Amino acid sequence: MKDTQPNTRHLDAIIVGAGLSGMYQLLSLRDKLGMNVKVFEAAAGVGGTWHHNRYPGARCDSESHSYMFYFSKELVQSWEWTERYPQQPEIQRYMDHVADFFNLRPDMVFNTRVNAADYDEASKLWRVHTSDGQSWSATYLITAVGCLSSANVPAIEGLDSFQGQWAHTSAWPAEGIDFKGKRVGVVGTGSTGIQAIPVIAAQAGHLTVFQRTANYSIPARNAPLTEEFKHYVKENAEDIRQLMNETTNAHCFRIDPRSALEVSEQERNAVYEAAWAKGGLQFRATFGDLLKDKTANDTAAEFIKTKIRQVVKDPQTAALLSDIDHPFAAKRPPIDSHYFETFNRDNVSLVDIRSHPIERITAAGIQTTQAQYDLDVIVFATGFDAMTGSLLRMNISGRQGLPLKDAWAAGPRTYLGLQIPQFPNMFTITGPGSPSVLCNLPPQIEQHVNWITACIAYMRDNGISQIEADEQASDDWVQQVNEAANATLLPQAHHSWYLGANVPGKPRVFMPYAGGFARYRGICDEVAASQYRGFHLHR
Ligand code: NA7
Repeated sequence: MKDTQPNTRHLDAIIVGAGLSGMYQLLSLRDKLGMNVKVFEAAAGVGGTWHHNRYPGARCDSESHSYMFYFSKELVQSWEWTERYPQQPEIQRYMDHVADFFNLRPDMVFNTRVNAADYDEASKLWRVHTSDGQSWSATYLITAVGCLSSANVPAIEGLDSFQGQWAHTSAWPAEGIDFKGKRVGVVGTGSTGIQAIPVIAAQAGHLTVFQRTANYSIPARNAPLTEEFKHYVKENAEDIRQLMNETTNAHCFRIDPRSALEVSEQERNAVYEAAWAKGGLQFRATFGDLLKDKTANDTAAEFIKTKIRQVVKDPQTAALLSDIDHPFAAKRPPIDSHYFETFNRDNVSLVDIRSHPIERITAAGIQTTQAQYDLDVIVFATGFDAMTGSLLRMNISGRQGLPLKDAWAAGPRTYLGLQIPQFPNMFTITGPGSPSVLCNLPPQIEQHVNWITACIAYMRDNGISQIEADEQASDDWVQQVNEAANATLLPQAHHSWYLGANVPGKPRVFMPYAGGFARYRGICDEVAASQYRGFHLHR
């Protein structure tokens, strides 16, 4: 239906966010379906979360040849990564390359935030209000806001009074931060802190790391890619794509089906040693039951803790770093370049804020319940209001003005992670309820965008104007998401951001679908083949 309201411009679809998902969704709707589409992006350019995560050491944990699109042979042939794990500037170049390769920028509006989106039941249109004061209407609203885009800056008393400089890693100043000779504090030892700490330590006068929860980390073993490997990727693109589509985590490696407990201790340790030497996330693929059986997991956990104690020379620091309270990989397992080794430097010290929490930030630095630490710079590597934060901040309202934050008061409720009941014609790419952060994201983005595009094409071809997730189908899906998580050790990391536990007041619900990417693809395909079972379709 066309809009008749004055001063409102009509589009077929509005996409929010110009990261990988927003770009591929724009390309698909515009070039495959010939739709009139715009992407709104708050940042000045494409890239999504990578546009802002410019902290020192920012790097992808997925191997470069898995962190790219495979839907276009021409695109694959036009690009070469230089390292096993690309750094942020190279990822940004790839994003810019994708935008230019498909001439996407003319349909993107940068420096423009979506302030509100309301569903108008009478016209069956989404009304979208942007930060430049414009109003738009659109048949479809597609959120492509990423899973990790909303910074979690802890509300620590006194931050305003700090006389030095501070930054959150995901909103890094464009001009960078000069750490040379300075007293620097890093709060947070998740994937981000673990990447940034070695790089900051090499520049700072002194670095103090404030650790609340000790973390596992596997060496990344980053290295430049050989010409031979670059050639392999181009020649075997289809096989690589297929492998990622068939695996649980959408990475380029298979999980060994054996149990860690069915082999001898000697053989198990040899497997772990080889994986440690090889480096990367595939350490968790060494045995099939590492995330299912606590006794199996303990063997991997103990192996890593022993490594930490071997690497870190000071016994007290080694004890703090290896005193890990959750199963291996129950929180997102970081990979690193010389993280534990960094604690052997003379200019690095570790502070245990589990035993002695941060009390306040003062003009001079950080005060814990035990001591005051004078600092020139504080870096918050404290993560994200993951998965739901960016969606909830957008002020989306569905039928009868139902705010999304009310619909999700008890946690995210979706059907297949693709739609929310009461929010017709709105799709969420890699939203909660989909495998999302448990997987390597580009293959999943391709799958979601292809599914949404095929759904919209089906609607167009069959004269359907509205699609909406059924309430019961959504409740059943939430139950399946819970069951999938409960079949693993993932919920045992009580303070993980998968559960929303890192943000005070956020409902504790396991958000991503843990049943695996391959199984999830199958479910989505089957729903589409059944003419969208679990959705209401209206002409
Ligand atoms: P994470 O994994 O959420 O890590 C955040 C870290 O910050 C973690 O060590 C937290 O400790 C710590 N944290 C968070 N809030 C506080 C407060 N208030 N005080 C002290 N310490 C705090 O975020 P990352 O950015 O490292 O990684 C996110 C994802 O980005 C990653 O998984 C990759 O997929 C890419 P806690 O464990 O909560 O005790």
